[in-house]
Amino acid sequence: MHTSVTTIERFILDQEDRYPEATGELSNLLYDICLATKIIAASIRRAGLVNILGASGIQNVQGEEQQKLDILANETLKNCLKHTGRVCIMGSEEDDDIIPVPPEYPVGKYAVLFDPLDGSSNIDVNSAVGTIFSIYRRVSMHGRGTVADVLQPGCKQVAAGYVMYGSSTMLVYTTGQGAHGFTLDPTIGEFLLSHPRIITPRIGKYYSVNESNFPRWGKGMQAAVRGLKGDLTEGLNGVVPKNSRYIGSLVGDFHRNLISGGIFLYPADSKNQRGKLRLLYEASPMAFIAEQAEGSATDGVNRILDIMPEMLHQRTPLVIGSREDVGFVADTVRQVGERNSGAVSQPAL
Ligand code: AHM
Ligand code: MG
Repeated sequence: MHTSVTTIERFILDQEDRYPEATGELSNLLYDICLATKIIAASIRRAGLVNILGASGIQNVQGEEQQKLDILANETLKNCLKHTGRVCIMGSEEDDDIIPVPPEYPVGKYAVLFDPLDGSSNIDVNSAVGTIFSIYRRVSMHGRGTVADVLQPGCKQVAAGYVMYGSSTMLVYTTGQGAHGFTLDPTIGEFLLSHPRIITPRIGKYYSVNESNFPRWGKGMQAAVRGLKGDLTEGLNGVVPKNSRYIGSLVGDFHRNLISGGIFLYPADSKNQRGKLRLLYEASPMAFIAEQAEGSATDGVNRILDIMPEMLHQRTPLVIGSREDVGFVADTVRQVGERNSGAVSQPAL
């Protein structure tokens, strides 16, 4: 048993010390989220035993069936945050509207967005699922917080992270000073620093995409994915040909590629013209982490962190991971788009 370890608490405090003006509110908010995810992790571990697996029959705002653990994760996060006086407003992938802080509790200066249990269709088959979170400083001056506090571009995030409930539970987060990974030691209930300052390889080994959608992608995206496999019949500049890996759980797919190098794509297609994934709960926080790890993230062409959200549940195409690979996709989409129809200003369909 190691006796010298860095807990997430100590790490967050060390980072806070670099900002003399910091009040500690953000640090405390990050612990609140850690606590929520430890509770969620414990529930996921017990899920098979206490027979709470399976669909609850309720549909969420996206028209998808919620799993019981989705509800539990959502409630856990809200309950761990609403009374702290650190949050002015919340938004969750599982709630139709913004979530106000109840009137009996004080409000603080942060707006928090979360996807409580991403990839929840994987629960019943015991595959990786995750929680994704994103924190903004409020823009409204006072009161309970408004929709404007959550409709901010990703470049304004002050922190973002995810927790992967896999073979072990891992938390990766950034406050804009690099991306750092922690592994939950279940024997002591603490996240311990295991992956300081993650740097993702410039060129990846893997491409991760649901290729069953291939026939519905635009020509540019089809050419790009063929290129990632090493097929350059379009006459493109090459990338190192890649192996394929796809779980269908953004957190799991993203995490593997972050560590090993790779590119994850969820393009727009003729059925989902704006893509499937949500800008505020999924794309923006992952993009912040990717950039902090020296990777990048686009909607196929444009930088994710520059997109100004118009709606809470806005969707976006997402291409994220190793910088050169993401660049290759953008170049290919542009070239093929220009060849076919002139300039490309739209995200890559
Ligand atoms: P969810 O938020 O409803 O769980 O959906 C998001 C998930 C992502 O984790 C994953 O990348 C994607 O949906 C997989 O979609 P598909 O099954 O179409 O490949
Ligand atoms: Mg999700």
